[in-house]
Amino acid sequence: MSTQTTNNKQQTTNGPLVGIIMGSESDLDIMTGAAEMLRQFEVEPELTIVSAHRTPERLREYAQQAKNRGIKVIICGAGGAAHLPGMVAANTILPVIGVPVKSSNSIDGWDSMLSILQMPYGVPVATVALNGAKNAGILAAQILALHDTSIAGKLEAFKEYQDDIVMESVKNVSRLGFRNEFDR
Ligand code: AIR
Repeated sequence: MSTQTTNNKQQTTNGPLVGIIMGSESDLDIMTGAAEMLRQFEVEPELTIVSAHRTPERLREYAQQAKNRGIKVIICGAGGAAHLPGMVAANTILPVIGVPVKSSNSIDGWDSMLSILQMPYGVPVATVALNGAKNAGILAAQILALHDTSIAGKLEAFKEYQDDIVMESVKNVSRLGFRNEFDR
């Protein structure tokens, strides 16, 4: 086992490797998707509320302390004028994944999408789809898997499972009598 893998194992027992934060409790229904995905890969994240506008000091402290607390990736979800991912990214060198949330105050999700997506040069945020918290969880696991063979193995199995599901659909559709020369 490599030193890096050993370190990751130690940090799993000592503290979370992924932080999931969101602007409001009203984002929780969407953002739990990230936690659920990470748990599938046996990564137990921490999850809490941090609002860029309502708790700016908390945001700064969270972002600045995350690396020293052993966190490797931060997933940030917010809706409306969604400044949380960008401001967290401004305060840490950890990779930040932004989840635009279609909130009750949103203009169809476009406001949060563009607030998170259109980051200026020098401060990247990896933005997933609107309400795409599950993909944020998978992406966070993929980042951890660079140095953790156990998570990598679970991601491989997940990819194979997705393949199996689609191939089941291929069979279902062919039973309906549509022509398919490709799979002949
Ligand atoms: N929000 C909270 N603080 C800053 C922002 N952008 C977002 C939350 C939520 C939306 O505002 O992330 O998606 C509405 O929050 P609430 O608390 O009014 O339901």
